Amino acid sequence: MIDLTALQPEKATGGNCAGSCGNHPHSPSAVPQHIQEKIHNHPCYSEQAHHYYARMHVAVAPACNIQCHYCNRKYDCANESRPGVVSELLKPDQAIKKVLAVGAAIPQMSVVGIAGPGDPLANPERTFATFRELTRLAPDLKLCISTNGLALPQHVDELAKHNIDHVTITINCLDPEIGAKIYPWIFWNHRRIKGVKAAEILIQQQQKGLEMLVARGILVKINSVMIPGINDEHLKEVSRVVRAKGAFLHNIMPLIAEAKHGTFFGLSGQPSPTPEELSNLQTSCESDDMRMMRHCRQCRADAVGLLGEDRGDEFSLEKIEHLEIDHAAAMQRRVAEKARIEAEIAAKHAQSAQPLDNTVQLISLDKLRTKKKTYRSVLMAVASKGQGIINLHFGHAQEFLIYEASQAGIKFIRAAKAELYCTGDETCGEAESRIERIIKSLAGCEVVLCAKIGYEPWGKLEAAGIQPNGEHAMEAIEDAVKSVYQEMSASGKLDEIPVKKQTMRA
Ligand code: CLF
Ligand code: SF4
Repeated sequence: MIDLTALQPEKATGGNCAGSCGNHPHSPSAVPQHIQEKIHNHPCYSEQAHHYYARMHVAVAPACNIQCHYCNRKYDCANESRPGVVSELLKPDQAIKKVLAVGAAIPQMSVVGIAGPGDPLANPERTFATFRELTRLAPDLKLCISTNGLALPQHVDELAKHNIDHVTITINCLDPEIGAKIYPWIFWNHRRIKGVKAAEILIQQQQKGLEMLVARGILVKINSVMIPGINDEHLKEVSRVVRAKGAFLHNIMPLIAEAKHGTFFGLSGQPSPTPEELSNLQTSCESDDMRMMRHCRQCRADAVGLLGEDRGDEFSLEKIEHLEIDHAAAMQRRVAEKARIEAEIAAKHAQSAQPLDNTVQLISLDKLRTKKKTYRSVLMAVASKGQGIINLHFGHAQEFLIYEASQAGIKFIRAAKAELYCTGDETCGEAESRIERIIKSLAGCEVVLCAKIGYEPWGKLEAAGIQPNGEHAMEAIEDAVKSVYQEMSASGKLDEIPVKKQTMRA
């Protein structure tokens, strides 16, 4: 979070910067150095890293040992991007070939994960065969798995042997009665077990696995699916308990439930949470010692690239089959690219830590000191294709990063998926309806920052109360958001709330 205490009356200091994972050394909840070393280039464990580093999933794990009411592992579905879905199931040797091909083409790749389409630990031979060979051929890549936890305790020692630093466990509940509404069955000791008993076993295994991983110093992230009316309130308790047991990060994701996916929840009309409901729950679970992941893209089990982009099609088996790859040279390029990224991030931090001395800042400070007022927060949408900068044309954005600017700082809130505005199809009012849908996905935002924007969408956004802004193209996102917020407060655009009133409310 960028500290905007420079805007606080009587507390003017320089700004600093930390992501929502709180991983900046100046953050009050700064991550210890030994953990920082494990997360600084993991795009899921560090919000900052997700602007720079890519991950890929290899879909080597087809089987699952439980059934979730939100899952239907459908293959070859090119039009959707959600967990459990893959285009190509891989054998371990094919997966290794793919990792080496992607690692040679995308030098900012830092993590290889196994996240399905089933459960990696329900397919231990395939999972560990893949990890073994990758450890040998590409030791610079971090290995990562995401599991439902049922088979976790029996595999913790093997995971630790492979030097795996990161494990995600999906934990949706601690109460078997709630679990029975989410999991119709599990497969346990060669038998199918149903109902509350099944949920009880699953929960016990998840908790035991979590404790064992923490005891071995492996970082654990907990994923939870927020299912309104079933586990939404209960997730606060889940968050408290997993935090107490040493989980590092909690990723509460919205339920995806559409009838066309053929899942139980989709077909039964179970509602998904709204972005606001999700954000409120995340905020109520967040604390100094429990970090919330807000930048998850709920990616496919064969996703490739930066979070939010999917380059899987470029690396199909057919396309990589005859590639000759020099592993050692590719690894050298990745190592050099990581050093370049780290230098870039360090330079940005150094810049952000400079005291602000521009005119807008001075006017703003002066005004605040005189009137002793505070200003409301503002949501801003940003178009970016990575590197933490505003480098994307409005019309080319398929998602917007939503930031909240307030006097307390700049906070990443979520990534909002959006329809592509520039598709080349300008017939039958298509562009007209597309911009309306984009505006809907930016609900609550007052500003959209992008590298460029056309005249038509500019007018529509402005009419909808969202101010387009192309003045900060190629600037660091957090600096630009901060600067726009300062301009808005200095120009009197933000409601001013007397300090006295605020204190009374608190
Ligand atoms: Fe993959 Fe998961 Fe490892 Fe990341 S994803 S196994 S921790 S490398 Fe990341 Fe994708 Fe969200 Fe998962 S954005 S769905 S949290
Ligand atoms: Fe699907 Fe994962 Fe649940 Fe298995 S654990 S049913 S793969 S969502």
